[in-house]
Amino acid sequence: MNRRKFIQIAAVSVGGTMLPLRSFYAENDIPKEMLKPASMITPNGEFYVLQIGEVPVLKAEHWPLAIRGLVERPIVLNYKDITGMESVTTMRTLKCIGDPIGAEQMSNAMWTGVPLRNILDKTGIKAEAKVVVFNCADGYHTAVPIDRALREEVLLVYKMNGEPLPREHGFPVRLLNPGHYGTKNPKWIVKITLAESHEGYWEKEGWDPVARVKLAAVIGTPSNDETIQAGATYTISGAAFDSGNHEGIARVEVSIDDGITTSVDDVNTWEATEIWGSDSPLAWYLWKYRWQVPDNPGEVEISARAIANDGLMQKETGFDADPAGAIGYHFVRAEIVKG
Ligand SMILES: Nc1nc2c(c(=O)[nH]1)N[C@H]1C(S)=C(S)[C@@H](COP(=O)(O)O)O[C@H]1N2
Ligand SMILES: [Mo]
Repeated sequence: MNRRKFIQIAAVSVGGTMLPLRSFYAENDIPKEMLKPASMITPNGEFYVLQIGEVPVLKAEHWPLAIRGLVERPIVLNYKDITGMESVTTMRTLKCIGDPIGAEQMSNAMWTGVPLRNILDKTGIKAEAKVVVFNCADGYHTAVPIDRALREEVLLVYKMNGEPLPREHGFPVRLLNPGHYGTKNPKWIVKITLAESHEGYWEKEGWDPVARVKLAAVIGTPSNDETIQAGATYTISGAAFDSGNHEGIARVEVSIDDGITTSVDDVNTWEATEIWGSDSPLAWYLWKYRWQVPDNPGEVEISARAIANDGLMQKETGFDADPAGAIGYHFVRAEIVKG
C-alpha cells in the first residue's frame, strides 16, 4: 500500500466522516511504524549481532569468572555471586566500529548489571597495572585502560530488556563500556586480567585500540532508492548517537535537494528535525522531520547531520569506517513519483 493511500484511509472514521488528523496522530503526529527506528528500545530478537565466530554455549552453573593478574587478591566469582550484587538497570546503545555510515549495526536496549569497579574493588589493583583485559569464550579478547574501566557507567551485564542476556549477546555476562564501539564491549567473558599492556583481537588487525564512538546521524526512512509520492507529506526519520563523547546530541538537521550532489558545498540548506525519543547521551536520539514532498517527480538526495551538545557539528562527507569508525553525513537517494 502506498503512503498516500494509507493516510487517506487512516483519516476517515467508521461511517466515513473525516476526522481531524490531529486525533489520529496525537501521540507522535504520525503512526510510529513509519519511523525507523520505530521505538527507543530494540527488541532482543532485532538487536544486531556480531562476533568473530560461532556463538559459544555457556552454562551459568559452570561458569567461573576468574579475576587475576596484577591484583592484590585473585578471585573467582560465579553467576550467583554477580547476580546477587547490587545491580543497576540502564539504557545503552551499542554500535559497531566497522559500520559504514547508515548501516544497521546500531541498536538500543535496557541492560541490568553490576558496575565493574565494584567487582574490581574486591581484588585490589596493583600500581603497575594499566589495563583490564577481557578474555572471552569464543577466543575474542580486548583491553580497556584502567581509568576508563573504573568509570561508574562501565557495567558487567547479565540482563537485556528484562530477560537473561540472550546467548548471542554474551550469556552469561558481557561488558558495557559506554563511549566505545562494540569492539570494547566483550561478550561471553570468562577471565579478567589486570596487566601492563595488551593488544586486542581487532587491534592486531589494525583497528583503533581506543575505539571511541564518533558523532553520527543515520537516516532510517526513506531507505535508499525508496519511491515517494509526489505532493505527499513524508516523514524522514532516523537516529543520532555520540555515546556521550560530545555530551549527547543537541540537534539533528536534514538537507533535501533536487538532484545528486557531488560535494558537500552543494548541500546548503539544512532543516531542523524534531527529536522524539531520547534517554541519556549513552543512548541514541531518535529524530523525525515532516517533509512536504514536491509535486514534480525526480530524484532527491537526503542527508542528515548531528550537532552535539559540546558544539561539534558533523561537516564532512565520507563513509570509511576503517580503522577508527566512520564519520561523515549519511545520505540516501529517493525517487519522487506521480500517481
Ligand atoms: N566475545 C566477543 N565479544 C564481542 C565480539 C566478539 O567477536 N566476541 N564482537 C564485538 C563487536 S565487533 C561488536 S560490534 C559487539 C556486538 O554486540 P552484539 O552482538 O551484542 O550486538 O560485540 C563485541 N563483543
Ligand atoms: Mo563491531
